[in-house]
Order: sequence, then structure tokens, then C-alpha cells
Amino acid sequence: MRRVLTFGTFDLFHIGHVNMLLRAAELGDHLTVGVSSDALNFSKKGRYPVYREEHRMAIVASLACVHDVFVEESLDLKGDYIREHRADVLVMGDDWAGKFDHYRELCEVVYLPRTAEVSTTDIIQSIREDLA
Ligand code: C2G
Repeated sequence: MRRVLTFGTFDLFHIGHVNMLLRAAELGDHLTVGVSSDALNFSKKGRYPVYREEHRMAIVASLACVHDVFVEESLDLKGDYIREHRADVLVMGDDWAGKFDHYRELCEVVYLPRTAEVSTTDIIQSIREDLA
């Protein structure tokens, strides 16, 4: 059994998220997803996600390609998460390319290309413009 681990916020869940999770799942037999906590997002981006943590977790957990979800409390705990979830492969979007290469001593590290022209930030922006 090849176990895949990936991470993300998955706020305003969109097609880029679906594509990433489907492609991550194809790299193994079991997909675990670490969903960033609200607090982690606030510390990273200076704002809370639109959808709160439990809802983002429930959305990701409802997908057929996802077998397990947990809350990612810190960006720096990836080594612990890899061990805890016995990951064979860590999958990240290529916006993180090179950033997690040091985990290659624990598991395979794969960066997948992001889906072009869709992002949570753009969705928020376009809703703001429509309502302005
Ligand atoms: N993604 C994608 N294409 C997009 C947007 C996102 O492939 N157009 C991917 C990202 O590369 C990531 C996943 O979807 O793999 C989740 O994206 P975000 O919610 O934006 O993740 P992020 O806030 O970068 O959180 O430990 C790392 C963090 O938890 C990553």
C-alpha cells in the first residue's frame, strides 16, 4: 500500500483543488490530506479563511479520492506528519517547488503543476467587484 500525503487550506473549494487531489491520489493507494487550521492561515496570510476549519475539513473528507484528513497546525511539522501518517509520498503544488526537498530523507517528494487561472484570492476579488 503506497500512502500519499498532501496539504492545503482548500478555502472556497474550487477546480484547482479537485485537480490537485485527484492527481495526488493517482500517485498511490491511500490519500491523507492535512487541512491548514484557521490559526495557521491567520499567521500565514493575515486573514482567516472564508470557510472555517471544520467545514473545509468536511468538504475535503467527502471526496471519493480522499481517505483521511487531519488539521495541519504548523507548516514546520511536516516531518512529524509524514512519520505519523506513514507517508511514502509527499505531494505539493509547484508554488512550493524546492521548499520541501529536505523531507526526501523521509519519503518521496513530488511537486505537481497548479491549475492555471483559478485561485481562492481571485474568487474573493471577483465576488467583491460584483458586489461593489
Ligand atoms: N492548487 C492548484 N491549483 C490552483 C490552486 C491550488 O493545484 N489553481 C493546489 C495547491 O498547489 C495546493 C492545493 O491546491 O496543493 C491547496 O491549495 P491552497 O488551499 O491554496 O493551499 P495553501 O494555502 O498553499 O496551503 O502546508 C502547506 C499549506 O497547507 C498549503
